[in-house]
Amino acid sequence: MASNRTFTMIKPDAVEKGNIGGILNMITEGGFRIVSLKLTQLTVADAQQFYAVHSERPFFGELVEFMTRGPIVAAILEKDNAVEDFRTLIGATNPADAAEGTIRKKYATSIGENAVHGSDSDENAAIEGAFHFAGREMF
Ligand code: FUP
Repeated sequence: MASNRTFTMIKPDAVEKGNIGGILNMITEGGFRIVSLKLTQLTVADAQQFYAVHSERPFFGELVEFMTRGPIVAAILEKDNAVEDFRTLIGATNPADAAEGTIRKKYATSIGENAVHGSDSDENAAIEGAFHFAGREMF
C-alpha cells in the first residue's frame, strides 16, 4: 500500500532566490499537509550519504558542492499517495522537460539546480525524513 508521507528539500538555489514561500505555497495548494519543517544546511558527509546512489556518476562532485553551498528547507509532507503525487507536482528532473504547472517548471534553472527534491519511494521517504527530524518534530 502506498504510504501517505514523503520528504522534500527546497534546495540551495531556490532558498538563495527567495523562493521558499512560493514553493511552500504550491505544496500546500497541491493538497499536502506539512508534518515537519526546518531551515538547515547539509554537510558534505550528509550530501554524500544522501546521494550515495549517484556516487559513481560524473556529476556527483558538483551535486555535493551545490547541495552544501547554503541552507535548504527540509520538510515531511502528508497526502494520500504522497510520494507519487509529490513527484508529479515537482515535475521532471530537468526543468526543460518539466510540465506546465510544476514546481521545477516555475523555479528550476537546470538539471543540477532544480529547486526541489522529492523522495522516490516510500522506503526512502521514511529514511530521509528520519534523518532530518526527531519524532517530537513530526506533527
Ligand atoms: P530526482 O529524483 O528528480 O531528484 O533526480 P535524480 O535522483 O535522478 O537526481 C538527483 C539529483 O542529481 C538531481 F536533482 C540533480 C542531480 N543530477 C544532475 O546534476 N545531473 C544529472 O544528469 C542527473 C541528476
